[in-house]
Amino acid sequence: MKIGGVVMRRLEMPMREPFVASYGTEWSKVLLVLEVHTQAGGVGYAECVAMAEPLYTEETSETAWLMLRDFFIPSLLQVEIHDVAGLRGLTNRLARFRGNPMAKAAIEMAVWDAYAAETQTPLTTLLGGGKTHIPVGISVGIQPSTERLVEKVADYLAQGFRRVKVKIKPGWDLEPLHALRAAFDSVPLWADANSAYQLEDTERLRQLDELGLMMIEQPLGHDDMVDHARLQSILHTPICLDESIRGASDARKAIQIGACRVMNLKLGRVGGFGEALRIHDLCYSAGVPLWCGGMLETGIGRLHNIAIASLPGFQLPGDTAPSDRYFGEDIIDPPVEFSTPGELAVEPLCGVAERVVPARLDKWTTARLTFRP
Ligand code: OSB
Ligand code: MG
Repeated sequence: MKIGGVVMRRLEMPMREPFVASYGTEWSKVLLVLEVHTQAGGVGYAECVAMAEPLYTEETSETAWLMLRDFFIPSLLQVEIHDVAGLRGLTNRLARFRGNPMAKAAIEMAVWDAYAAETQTPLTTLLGGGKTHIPVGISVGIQPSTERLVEKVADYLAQGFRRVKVKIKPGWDLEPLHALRAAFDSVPLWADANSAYQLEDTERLRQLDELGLMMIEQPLGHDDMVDHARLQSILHTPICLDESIRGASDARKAIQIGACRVMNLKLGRVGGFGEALRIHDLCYSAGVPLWCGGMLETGIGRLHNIAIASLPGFQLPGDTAPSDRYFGEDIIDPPVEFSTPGELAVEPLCGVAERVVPARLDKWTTARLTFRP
């Protein structure tokens, strides 16, 4: 496969409700969409999950635009891909550029997607995933009151979601979590702090042990592992790392020092499919369960999450919910929907282009740029 051209777009889409975490609030969705055209006529898409503001990690949609424009897209325009080894090698080609994994992931994944389309091979086959269905959890943002939280969770459970993850921060932690435990006794429950605590808060975090949480996600520094290892040696609740895992080398070190017992894998945060596969293989052989995180994606990112979550190391329900969690009208049709309540079917899609509606992409596009080899 050779690349004939790349189109990069910036989109801004309304969200059905704002999403509130310890780092701040997202009111609408800003994203980049990469479109790779192959010389033989295949089309691949991928979405860049960098957010409008550098609140979760340091990247933003604008920094990603610049990195992709000046470095990452130009460096891949001449690639020739013949097989999965070639696809996996894209990670190494991008590795000489420091950091910026979400920007790298966008072009890397669009090339994988285009290869799937050109060769008419399901993405899951290229990735080595075998599951036909995956379980779905919900990530619930910080709510104005505990009553509202309990109401929302009751509604999500009635829809079929298989587990509940609650965003927490100091002052919104023990009380709402105890209320959920009281209301929904045996529901699989966990909490995501997005780095809102410090090691000095260990006594408070220890009180979470009474709640029987499946895990606490990223309690401490976004770039820390050493303090997490210390905290994990004190907490009974498993720690799950999210922000701190930026690639396979981080995953290896986290396992080595006991910084977590579970990992959240996000394709964007780790730089794309190639690096995700490395982390998967490492965690699977080390017996560290993975689950697929979410970044409020449109259908393009959701379909890619579903493809990677079909691998055997993904052992817990992920954050990839149906499209209508955030969007009244997705840019794919049909949107991502439950196949049965609480589950998504893993479809054998040869790239996501067959589901993308170009007119809807155009509708939300605010900028575009074209590249030719
Ligand atoms: O920490 O998992 C996170 C969304 C944006 C940034 C960071 C996180 C999240 C989520 C996933 O919690 C929400 C979703 O995609 O439904
Ligand atoms: Mg998280």
